[in-house]
Amino acid sequence: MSAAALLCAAALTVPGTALAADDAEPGPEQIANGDFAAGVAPWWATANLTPAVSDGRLCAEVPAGTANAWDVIIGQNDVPIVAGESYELSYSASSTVPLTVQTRVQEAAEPYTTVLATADPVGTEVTEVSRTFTASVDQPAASVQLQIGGGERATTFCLDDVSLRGGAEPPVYVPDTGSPVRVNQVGYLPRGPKSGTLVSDADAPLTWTVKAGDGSTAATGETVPQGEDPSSLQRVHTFDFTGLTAAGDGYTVEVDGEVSEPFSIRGDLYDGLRSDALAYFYHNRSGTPIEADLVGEEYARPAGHIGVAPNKGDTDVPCKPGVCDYRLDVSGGWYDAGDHGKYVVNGGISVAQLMSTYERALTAPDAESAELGDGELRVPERGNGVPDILDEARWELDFLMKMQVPAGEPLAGMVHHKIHDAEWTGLPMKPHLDPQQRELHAPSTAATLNLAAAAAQCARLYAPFDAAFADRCLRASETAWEAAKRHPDMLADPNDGTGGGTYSDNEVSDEFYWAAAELFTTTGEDTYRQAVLSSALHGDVDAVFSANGGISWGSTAGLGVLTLATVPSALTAEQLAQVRTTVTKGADRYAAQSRDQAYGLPYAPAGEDYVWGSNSAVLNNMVVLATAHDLTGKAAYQDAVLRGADYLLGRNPLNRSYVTGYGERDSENQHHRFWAHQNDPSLPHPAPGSLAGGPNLTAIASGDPVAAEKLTGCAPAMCYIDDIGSWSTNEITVNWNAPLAFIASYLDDAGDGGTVAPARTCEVTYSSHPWNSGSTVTVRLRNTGSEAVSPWSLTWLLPGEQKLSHTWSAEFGQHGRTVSASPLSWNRTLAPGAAVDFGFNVAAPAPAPDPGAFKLNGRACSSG
Ligand code: 9MR
Repeated sequence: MSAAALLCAAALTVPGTALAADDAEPGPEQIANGDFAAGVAPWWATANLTPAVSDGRLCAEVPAGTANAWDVIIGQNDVPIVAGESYELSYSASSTVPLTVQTRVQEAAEPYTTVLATADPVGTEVTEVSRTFTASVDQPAASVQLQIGGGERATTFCLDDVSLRGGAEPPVYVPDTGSPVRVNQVGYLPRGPKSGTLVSDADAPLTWTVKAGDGSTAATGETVPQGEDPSSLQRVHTFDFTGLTAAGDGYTVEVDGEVSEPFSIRGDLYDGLRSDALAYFYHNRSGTPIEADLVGEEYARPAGHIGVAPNKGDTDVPCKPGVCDYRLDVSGGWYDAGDHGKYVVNGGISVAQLMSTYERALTAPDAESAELGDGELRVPERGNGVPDILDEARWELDFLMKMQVPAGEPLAGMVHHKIHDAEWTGLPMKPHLDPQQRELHAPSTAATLNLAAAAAQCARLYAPFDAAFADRCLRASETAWEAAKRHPDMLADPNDGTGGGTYSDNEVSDEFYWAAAELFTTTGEDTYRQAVLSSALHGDVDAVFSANGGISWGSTAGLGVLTLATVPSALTAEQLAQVRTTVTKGADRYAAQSRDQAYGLPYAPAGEDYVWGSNSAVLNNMVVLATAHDLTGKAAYQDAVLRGADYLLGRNPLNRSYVTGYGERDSENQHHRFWAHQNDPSLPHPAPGSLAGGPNLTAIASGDPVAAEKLTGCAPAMCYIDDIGSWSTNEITVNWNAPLAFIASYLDDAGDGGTVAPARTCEVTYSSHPWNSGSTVTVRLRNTGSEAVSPWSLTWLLPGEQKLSHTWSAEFGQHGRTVSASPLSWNRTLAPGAAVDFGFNVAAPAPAPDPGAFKLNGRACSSG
């Protein structure tokens, strides 16, 4: 049957009449966001258009010289059309050069069968178009299109009030949640906890069976009924098969005839996730081409925002009118998220968490540094002698420092809050095709302190690799701190949200705390110690690690606490103990939340108020738990981290893995302008290892058009949809992937997930003998293992700025605060039970404190 034969009863009605042909009441509205009040989505356009909302209308520059009407389209998909029903399609439009719109309601893919196809002239004045038709076929996901190509001259086309009324009430969206048996779809560590959740109305326990890949029964037991889960409003049971430790793939859990998704039991489950979660950052670099040999053809793209048309570029960016009269080169850095904005408060916490992922390998007893070393990640700098994760972090750090107001300007040392497009752009859009003017927004205290904190951490971590860069970071940090002290209440404007997010934050005491903690850890200076100790946040576990969720871009004190608790610094032993207690108290709270909830996640906000990016709240609570486990070795903390991973990877009310490429039912349509496969099949899905924001209770109120259409009435932990248009539940951002990278790295280090701390095979005694202006330090390293170590190398971090002088009985290396001692020819072999003694002098306020953590050939020693 030809398309023309299917075209039914299209008739031009008198403009302004709103009723359908048979004069019946107008039916229900089938178009979402037809007045563009919620921005551009879910409207899409061909790649040669950049629609943006201007004065409440959708406008776009239509290029000249296209061949066909369908070469330029503005459209909306997934509109349900029911055979036999009558509809009225109406809209208002104008065009600076008059044109004829080919108005279509049709299938979205071949054979493009149409149920409405009309030619509608639109002039320079606003023209009202109204068409009625009766559908002859069902089209459950029709495409409403305005085809406006084929013109010889370029024109500005604007559209408003698109409405398609008629047909049946839109069906109520019911998410496909698959099997009621919910497990971690990636798997479980052999010696870790293994639990799952069953959705069932049964009052009594049910029998569960774990089937191995070959179909044999591997374990069996009884579920525990838990009543109604308040986050999902589902009636659920839990089940536990921790006793099953045999490694294998293709396991399933069966209950009551229902079968879970398959999963593995293995110690190397998280190896790939560590590098994929980190690769996210290279993919989202601005200002550099993303190379096919690193990411594959599908993900390669030209450099964005380097000043090549149609980009206006980030190399010479003006301020918004009235904000400043200079221009800055703010190229580089990472794109924030689905949009191409770059925001200092969000970039800052993300780069800090990447640096902490690396720093953990220096301080945590069981962390491996090898996989965070050089040559491990898919970044262009691999092989340069610097750990790749630091290469990646430097891409952002360089950008953050460019955002600092230059010397000589009135606000010198302050940091611009953000840089982004003047107007929101549409989807899809590759970064190098963004034609919008980029603008710097006013400096803020929060951004300034964010830079102070991240750059202070940079100073201590890059010192072994690039002393000049480390110095530059320290200067930028100190300058920012001073500027923030002079301007302590420059708050970002909560209404400054056109073309980019606001990231406004009216409480900056936490940013002051975080910056002071990082500066103190790096420099040991008293000013910063006082700023930490005198802060009302110091030791206030309820404020820092709140029951509602701890660390976020607007709540940064926890980052400072974690640094003080783990990185050797000039804190006294008593102060260190106090700060570690803050961490373990916070972790106790999150571990209890994990134990108490039927889905096992360490996140239980009051009123089930799942926030925007709730998955990152889960992850940041997991970071607190992981740190508490590093500090204490207590199994309960690691178990709660693992249950958090189970939640994110499938054991949840939607039976979904929120990480692309992991698990059978993974999110793959996150809101992103380039990874926009759902809008344009020639573009890729998000790269593996991309985390979706997750359930968001305020999604509908946020103006998210897909949430408004599909998620009305959702239970809190189910207010999520894997649709590219749902920007409030399904976006991806740097600050959500950063804690994912930290946790993936922790999980990979956890090996089999055993809760018994690995046996230490070395013991270090560190004795300081003070004199007037310094100390003599003697170190005794004893081999407490059963095998000889040859050659040996002992490494540690100095707890403050100290310079080693006059060393003896070992070869010493000092890079910033990282010290290594290795043997001389005569003490190269350390026999079982034997000890070596060596030492050095330091000129620093005496006594030289014990660093507390030492690694022999990369593995932790106990301190004697
Ligand atoms: O992650 C941010 C979330 O905490 C806020 O509630 C929300 C509204 O202000 O904005 C989120 O951040 C978005 C930013 O504004 C623009 N880039 C995408 C970010 C993630 O959705």
